[in-house]
Amino acid sequence: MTQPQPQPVPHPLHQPQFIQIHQPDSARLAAEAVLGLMGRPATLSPKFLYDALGSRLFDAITELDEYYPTRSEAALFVRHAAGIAAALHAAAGPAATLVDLGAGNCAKAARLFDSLAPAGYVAVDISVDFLQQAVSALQRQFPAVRMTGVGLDFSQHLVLPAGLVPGPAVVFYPGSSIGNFSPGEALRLLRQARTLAAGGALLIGVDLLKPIETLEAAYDDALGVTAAFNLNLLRHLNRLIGTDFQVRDWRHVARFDAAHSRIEMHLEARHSLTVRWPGGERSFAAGERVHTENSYKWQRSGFEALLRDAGWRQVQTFTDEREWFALMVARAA
Ligand code: AVI
Repeated sequence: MTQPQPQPVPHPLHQPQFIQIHQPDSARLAAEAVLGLMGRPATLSPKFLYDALGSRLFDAITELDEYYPTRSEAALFVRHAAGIAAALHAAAGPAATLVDLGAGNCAKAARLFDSLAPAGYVAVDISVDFLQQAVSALQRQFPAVRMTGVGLDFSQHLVLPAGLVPGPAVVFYPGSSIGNFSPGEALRLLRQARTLAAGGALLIGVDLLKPIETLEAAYDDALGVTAAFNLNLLRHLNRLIGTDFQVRDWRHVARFDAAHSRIEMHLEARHSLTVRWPGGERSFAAGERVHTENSYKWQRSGFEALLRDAGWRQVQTFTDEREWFALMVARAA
C-alpha cells in the first residue's frame, strides 16, 4: 500500500487593500500657503513642490549627474545587500511587516522583498491614488504577501490604524527624505517610527555632509531641472490659491547654510513686484526671497546620536569610502 504523500500547503492569494486616512483638504492647504506667503520672510512648505509636474521633475532630478543621493544610495543597497539583510533579520526577526514611508512607485521596497521575505507590506504615501498601480503590480508579483496602500501625510503624525502592523515591522524610509525635516521634527518622526516598528527595525537613508561645491551643484544643476522644480511651486500656488505669480519674475537660489548644515532653496524676486490673489496681496522688494525647502546634511555620528535619542538601539551604518551617504539599520528598543 502506498503511503499518502504530504501535500504542500498553498499560500493564500491576497488582494491589496487601500485606505485613505488623511484626505488632502484643499481649503486647509490654501490657508497654509497664504499664511506662509504673508510671513516675513515668506516661507512655504516643501510639500507645495509636489504637484503632478513637480513629482515628475523630482524624478528627473534623480537622474542628473549632479544629484548624487539617489545613485549613492542605490550603490549602497547593492554593495551591502547581505549585511543589510542580516542586520534587519537580526533586529526584526523573519517575516516582519515592511512599512514603506513615502513609497511612491514602491520600486525601492520591491528590491528588498527577496532578501527580507516580509509577511506583509504597508506602503504609505500622501495620497492613496499614487499607490494604487504600484501596489497592485507588486501584489501580482508577490501574491502571498498581505499588502495595503495607505494615504497619509505622515510628516504631521505617523500613526497607522490598529491591526495593520500585527507584529514587529521593518520601517523603511529611504531617499534621505528625513533631511527635509528640521532636527527637532526628525526626532519626533523617528520616535513615532520606533513605536510603529513594535520591537522591529528601521532602515533609513541619510545624506551626509560633503564639500560645499558638490552640495550646491546637486541643488542647482547645469540643466536647470532643480530650478524648474522650485519655480513650478509658483504655478502650483496659482492653481491652489489663485495667485498671479509670473514664473519669469523669479529665480531659483540654492545655497549651503553651514550654521544649520543644510541646503536652503529659495525663490528670489528679480525686481520689485506685488503678487495678488482673491482676498490678499503681498509686495516683494527686488532680491526678496520665498524660502521653499531645507535639505539637512548630517554628520554620520550626529545622525547615529539622533537615532539613539529617538529610542533606537544597535545602530549599524553602511556607507561608502567617502562617507557621502549612509544607510542605517537600527533596532527598536
Ligand atoms: C526629497 N528630498 C530628499 C530631496 C532632497 O534632496 O532634499 C528633494 C530635492 N530638492 C531639490 N532637489 C531634490
